[in-house]
Amino acid sequence: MRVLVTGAAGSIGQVVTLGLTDRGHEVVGLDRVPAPDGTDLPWHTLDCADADAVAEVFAGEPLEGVVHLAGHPGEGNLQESLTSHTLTTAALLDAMVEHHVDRFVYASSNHAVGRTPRRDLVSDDALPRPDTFYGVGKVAAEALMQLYADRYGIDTVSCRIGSFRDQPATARALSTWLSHDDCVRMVEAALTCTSPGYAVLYGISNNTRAWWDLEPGRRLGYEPQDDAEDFVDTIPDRPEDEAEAAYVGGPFALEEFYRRALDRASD
Ligand code: 15L
Repeated sequence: MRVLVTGAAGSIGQVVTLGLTDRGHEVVGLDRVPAPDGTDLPWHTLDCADADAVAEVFAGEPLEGVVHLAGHPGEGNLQESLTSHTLTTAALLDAMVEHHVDRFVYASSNHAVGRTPRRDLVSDDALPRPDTFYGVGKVAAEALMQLYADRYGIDTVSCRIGSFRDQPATARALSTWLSHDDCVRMVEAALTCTSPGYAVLYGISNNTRAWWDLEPGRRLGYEPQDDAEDFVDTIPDRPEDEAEAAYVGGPFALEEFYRRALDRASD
């Protein structure tokens, strides 16, 4: 497939770009920064929140799908979060409608449901329950994906990613870890599965202590192979472990993340 990968210079972007290329896909990279040294791909340097610039890319590139990974990976104020996650998604979906590109794979986040108390396995029928403005931006992006699937028949898959790292580093990550290889498997399944409509999957590895249900992903062909449990002996005990296990969003649900929605000049 010929796919546009946004955020292609980022940590997930570099892994996904390489992984999809290795699996025979043709990748077009897009990021706010130029291609990292040694990258040999068609590349566009622009901000996805710039709808005109995004439209220009689609006018010049034949594409079959979009993998939207761009976005600030942490908490910001509401305006920053909506711009980084929701407006970028809107600009891409509008261009997709215009140019008949009908597959959209999104790096959403567990923080879209992060304020869900940690009890039973959380599945794809969980109601939106963000833990931060970051999570609100992801929820709003997912709502747009549902809208564009319903209105225009674009297939949109929201991957609610857990903790993407080369290996798990905390007790929480024993449940939330997504390995590099599983991340590539996840994106490829979301890109190539048959007619998902709007679908949600949880982007974690096959972790023994998983907090999120892997079945919605398996239905789309995502078969994770790694397990954080293999690293259990390397995980240190930390005083914050208990508090981070109260809600599935872990640290993002803690009081230290509470802030006003909008900054004031007096801040
Ligand atoms: C995310 O979505 C964030 O981008 C990342 O910074 C981590 O907080 C991760 O989730 C996680 O929950 O571990």
